[in-house]
Amino acid sequence: MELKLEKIIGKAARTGAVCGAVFLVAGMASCSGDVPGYDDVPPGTGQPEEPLPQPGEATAYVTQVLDYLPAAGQFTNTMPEYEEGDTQEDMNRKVLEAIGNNNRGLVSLGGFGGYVTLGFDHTIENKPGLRDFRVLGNAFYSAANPDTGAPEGGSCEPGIICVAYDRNKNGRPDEDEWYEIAGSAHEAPAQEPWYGLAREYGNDVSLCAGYEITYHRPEHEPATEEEREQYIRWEDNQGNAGYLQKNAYHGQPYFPQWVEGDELTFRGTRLPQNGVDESGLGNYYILYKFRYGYADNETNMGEEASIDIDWAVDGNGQKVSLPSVDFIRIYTGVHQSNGWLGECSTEVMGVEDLHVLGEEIPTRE
Ligand SMILES: [Ca+2]
Ligand SMILES: [Ca+2]
Ligand SMILES: [Ca+2]
Repeated sequence: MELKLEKIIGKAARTGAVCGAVFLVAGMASCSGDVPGYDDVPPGTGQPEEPLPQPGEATAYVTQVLDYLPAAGQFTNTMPEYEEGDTQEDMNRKVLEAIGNNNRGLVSLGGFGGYVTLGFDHTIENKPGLRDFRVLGNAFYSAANPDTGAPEGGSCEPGIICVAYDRNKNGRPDEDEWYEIAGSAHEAPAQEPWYGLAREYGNDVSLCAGYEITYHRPEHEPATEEEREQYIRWEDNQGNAGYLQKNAYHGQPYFPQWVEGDELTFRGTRLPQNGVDESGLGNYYILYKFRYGYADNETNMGEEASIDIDWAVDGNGQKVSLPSVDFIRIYTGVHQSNGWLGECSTEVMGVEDLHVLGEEIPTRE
């Protein structure tokens, strides 16, 4: 069994196990409306290498924040609040105060690529046939979609979940220890129930692996309407460019203020755009729910807020067999601005180990 794990992880390391943000190995970006399934590789059955903590010894909740780097966004610098002089360590601490230890505050990851990296006081076991952890966010469904026959949606702002198994036991997530959880759109974007209506609306509904976007620090805060509309410039590696606007509701700077340098680049898998103005007048946006496998995409009570570690894949989209995970990273997976509502940004309220909580939630069939 150990041999098998070695083999799978070794392969991922050679090809560049990737997981969003700063750890993606540069490669060909590929965007497609559909990608091959992963069903041809049977899920593994790796076993833990060492005894896991006994129930009662471990807490189910986040106990460490290793890194927090939101992209530009309307909640950046406010969730959590940046105060003059704050360092990266200060911001990490504020994130832990907000969402660690079951505090259930909320942090925002900003636009596409913004991320947070979380740790625990134990390793989260991958139990066969069961989901293993739950990611809490602030997703909700709209009760008043003018399109009454529409699929479930409301405020679903999916974040892509990455997991790291601390294979070399150095207490850190090394670059070759990260794997992405393949959610529903990773497997088959065209099967999202809202795919057709989002495409008709004009959204980019492709899944883009190896997506990269750079945000530029504005020279100053906007003073005129034109400056508000051309607030934060961005360009991506697909030949697109544009601006994040500054809206009337959030007056603070949108570029993370504790970061040095004039630009921020994020890399990862970009999900199909799921936001649709159902009013046709720019006043009623529905952000549709992906079927499974993402953060801030399902209500916290819903089954699909919970994740099975067996859904992890390597940089080639091949399933990997992990006995447990020690670190979890979440990054905003959609790049889309939705009118007055602003850009799609994943929010995180916490992560819970379902096994420590004693909850048994079956994996998907
Ligand atoms: Ca499992
Ligand atoms: Ca490690
Ligand atoms: Ca949200």
